[in-house]
Amino acid sequence: MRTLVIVPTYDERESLPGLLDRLRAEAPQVDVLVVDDASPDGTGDLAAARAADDERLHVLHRAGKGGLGAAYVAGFGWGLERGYDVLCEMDADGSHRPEELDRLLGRLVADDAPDLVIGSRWVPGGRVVNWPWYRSVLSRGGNTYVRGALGIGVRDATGGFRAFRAAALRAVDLRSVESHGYCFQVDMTWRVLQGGGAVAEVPITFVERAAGSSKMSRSIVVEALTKVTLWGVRHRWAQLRAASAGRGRRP
Ligand SMILES: Nc1nc2c(ncn2[C@@H]2O[C@H](COP(=O)(O)OP(=O)(O)O)[C@@H](O)[C@H]2O)c(=O)[nH]1
Ligand SMILES: [Mg+2]
Repeated sequence: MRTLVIVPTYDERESLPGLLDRLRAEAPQVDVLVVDDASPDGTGDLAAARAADDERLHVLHRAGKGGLGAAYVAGFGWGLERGYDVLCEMDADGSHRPEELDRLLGRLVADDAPDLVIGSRWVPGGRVVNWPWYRSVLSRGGNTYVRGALGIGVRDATGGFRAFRAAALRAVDLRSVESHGYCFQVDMTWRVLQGGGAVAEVPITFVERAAGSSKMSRSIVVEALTKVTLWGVRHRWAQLRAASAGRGRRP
């Protein structure tokens, strides 16, 4: 299976080289696409310089900071055009460990053939290292809310260490995906499930970044809460209408 690991970057000069070294050592069979949004710290140039010596490393340069979701949508398009069978998401800051990529890929080819495998912090065996308590509370609380609002069983729908089958991505209208931060991860999970796809989770150890700074912001959290609530209400409404239409047909 031809596999592409997509790594979005914005000001990750300190973290990216180490991540690329680990990826090469742990997963030499995969191709890597760095999607850089014109990082002011020169991450895009650094990636391009490395790509010049590594035919399995590619760089997509975008004009400016457009958010994590838009960067992945561009990366997915790049990979689908080139015929990859599996497309993975991985942060540049070392939080998603290249040493665990094989676990995700192994699950993707298991007998029940899921369409999407999520590296999960919140299933048995999953862990988070070096997070302040409030980030754990936010992530656990957010995921509990997502499960309730959408009526799904996924434990870590906001997690961003993932492997998609190309067919699952092709089934999604990527041009219509407008979500940015965590909301993007929930959005993609929801679209795969709504399309009848199967989502599996495998435990991971998520390690908070050692260098650089987080791009998470209040607006990213608000976007996720607002949109998830809207999708949930819309879904329940559609279910109610379907149920009452069904009752109406009965003799
Ligand atoms: N290309 C691109 N990458 C981004 C953008 N925002 C965040 N990222 C990358 O997305 C990944 C996760 O971001 P991070 O700040 O670590 O989020 P956190 O782990 O939730 O704190 C990192 O590799 C970032 O460099 C963006 O607007 N464009
Ligand atoms: Mg991070």
